Amino acid sequence: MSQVTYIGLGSNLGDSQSIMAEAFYKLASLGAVKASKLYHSPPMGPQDQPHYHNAVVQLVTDLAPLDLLDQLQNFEQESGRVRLRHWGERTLDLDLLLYAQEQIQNERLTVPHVGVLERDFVLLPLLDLDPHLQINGLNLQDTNVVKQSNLTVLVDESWVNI
Ligand code: PH2
Ligand code: MG
Ligand code: MG
Repeated sequence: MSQVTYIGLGSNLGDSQSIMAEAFYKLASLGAVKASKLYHSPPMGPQDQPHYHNAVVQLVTDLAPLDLLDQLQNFEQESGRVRLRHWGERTLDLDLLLYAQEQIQNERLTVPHVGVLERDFVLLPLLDLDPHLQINGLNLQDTNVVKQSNLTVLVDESWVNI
């Protein structure tokens, strides 16, 4: 059965916009996709790394959570993923943020993704895709992180064309 899922995209090494657009087209092979705007955000974690490009893709897919995770990890590797340190710079990061309304906890996967509610570079793009989205009964629009955010929009939804 098709499920509505949300994938977080991040990159701060290489040609981030092209790398993320390519990831979007790969995600499109897994189901129906819709992209948020493309944002520029200061690094969370070590500060001596470049700003990130961030976006979220809504994917409606038949894949089960762990099969979807396998695909995301394949796509990360195919992008020539470089990951230098924990919370540090990387070529492409694909995080499974939400899988329908499911709560998932196992050794490979935690959904909703850890820290979603604290990260404006995840919440603002999620709201592009669904302005009424809730996580654990919380209306994202009402969170202080969203209200106080000053993320920069780099490109509207046209950073991908389908
Ligand atoms: N990802 C990280 C660490 N820090 N900072 C921003 N702004 N955006 C990210 O996607 C990000 C980060 C590791 O996944
Ligand atoms: Mg991440
Ligand atoms: Mg990740």
